[in-house]
Amino acid sequence: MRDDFTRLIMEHQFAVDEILTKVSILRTEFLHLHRYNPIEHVSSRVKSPESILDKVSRRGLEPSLSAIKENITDIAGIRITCSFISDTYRVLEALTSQSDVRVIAMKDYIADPKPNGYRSLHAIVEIPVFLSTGPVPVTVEIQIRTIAMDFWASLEHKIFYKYDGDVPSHLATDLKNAATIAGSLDRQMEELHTEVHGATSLDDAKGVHDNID
Ligand code: 0O2
Repeated sequence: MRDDFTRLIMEHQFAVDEILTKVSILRTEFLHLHRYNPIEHVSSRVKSPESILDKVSRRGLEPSLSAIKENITDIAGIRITCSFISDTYRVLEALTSQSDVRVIAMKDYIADPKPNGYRSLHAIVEIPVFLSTGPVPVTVEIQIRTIAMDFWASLEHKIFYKYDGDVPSHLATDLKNAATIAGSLDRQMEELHTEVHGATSLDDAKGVHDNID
């Protein structure tokens, strides 16, 4: 089991590395074409064996490798922070439309925020990792959000854990209000950006390629 776990973690780290390379290519290419960077920050993590087993036990699953592979889809996680809402959708599209990326599930918490105010795009994708024994499909959870959404989510996460999930109602209400303000800030920033930069987007990048071809 120990060896299997090491292999599992290693495969997920390789998958994270692959997605990080894809993100880095998109970022550099876009910057080169437009002198504008739609991606502010990228972070990644691979869950520890303890944290995987915690999740398995919380969900009442048996702690077997097959149950883990089937049910725990966020062992590998990438978080991409963008400046503007439109960029979050463009980056999501640019990543998930690649031919080696298979989308397993998509959640749009920007169009449809969670009741507590949480907003973000989530995609569970599967990519092939090429080992010496051949390709292995590995799932990765990609979260894409704006700086304002990320700021909100990181504070909410801290408050949630401080109160062990039982957030006092006045704080929950304040968080919800803060989420509304963050949403309105995102919209205003987007309007300003569009006014100054026009339609600079990853779509333009595609247009430039089309012209070159
Ligand atoms: P951590 O510590 O960030 O990894 P899942 O349990 O992930 O299989 P679920 O809950 O349907 O299934 O998935 P969802 O809604 O896509 O959420 C997955 C992750 O999104 C969470 O992972 C968080 O990282 C983030 N997230 C979702 N909802 C919230 C929220 O209300 N507030 C904050 N701050 N983050 C949220 P984990 O495993 O819960 O936590």
